[in-house]
Amino acid sequence: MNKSELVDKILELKKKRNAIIVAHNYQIEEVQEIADVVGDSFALSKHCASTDADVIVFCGVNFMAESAKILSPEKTVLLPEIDAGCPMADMVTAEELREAKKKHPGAAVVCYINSSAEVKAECDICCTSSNAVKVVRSLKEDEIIFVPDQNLGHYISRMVPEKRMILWKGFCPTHHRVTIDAVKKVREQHPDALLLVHPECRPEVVEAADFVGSTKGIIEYATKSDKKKFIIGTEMGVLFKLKKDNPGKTFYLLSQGMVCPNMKKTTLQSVYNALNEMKYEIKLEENIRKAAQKALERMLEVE
Ligand code: CIZ
Ligand code: SF4
Repeated sequence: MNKSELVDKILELKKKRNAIIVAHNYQIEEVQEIADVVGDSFALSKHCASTDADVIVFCGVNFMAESAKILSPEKTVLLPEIDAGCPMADMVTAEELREAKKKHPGAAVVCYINSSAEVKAECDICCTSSNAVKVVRSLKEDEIIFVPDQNLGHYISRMVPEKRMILWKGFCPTHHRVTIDAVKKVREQHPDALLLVHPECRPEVVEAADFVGSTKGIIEYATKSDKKKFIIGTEMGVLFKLKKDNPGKTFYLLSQGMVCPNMKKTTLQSVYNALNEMKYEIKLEENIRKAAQKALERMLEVE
């Protein structure tokens, strides 16, 4: 099948299954193009919960499809590529977290949305890169166990110095790879551009930025700004929407290595296969799902 036949088949199947397709900001262009909604993991999960579709095709990585299932247990959630995972989410297990909780019994436990349902189920509250600072500020405990991203954790502790943060050692390989040397080099090449970075980057890269935010935050900031040139310090998939929404502006990637291989696995063919064969369905144990839902819903109360 060529591309337009594939798109037609996908649309046909979508109708037949009463399905919606949602895609993360890091997905490849042609997948973003056929999606009903493109956004960050939490916005997509909330959208999924608010529609009356029976089937959700989640173009992203495993923890995102799980978050959608946590909030929409009655819907069928499909992840088109079974091994589209997040190496950072895999850097903490529920068992390891239970051990850490025993060592710090008075601490609140906060997990980044980039974590498995089992890990979320062990936490008091979840956060995203958009609301992490607000979530931590809202807690009454002075001590916080934060999993799994050390870089986001470091950024929060800089913004909320009154809390004692116990940081996990996890990191996103795509963001952590970028060093301050890359910042110096690109600043020299484009001295009049603003640097917008994701808090999953290293602390020294975050400190050197003009703006720090989630994919949603970066897109909104660049779109509202009256500046014309931006260096983008997050996964290259966001460039698609940035360029589409801002034809008069120029975007440079902070480092050519900012590509998440897991986010690039989903193709039009895999979306078609997902709808055609109803795979791969996300299934969660109900007690885990309910406990994870509590952590996500508590986050909603903070917003
Ligand atoms: O929550 C998300 O979607 C992630 C992983 C990144 C972001 O900043 O949108
Ligand atoms: Fe995970 Fe990083 Fe890929 Fe996001 S970009 S899915 S945090 S590995």
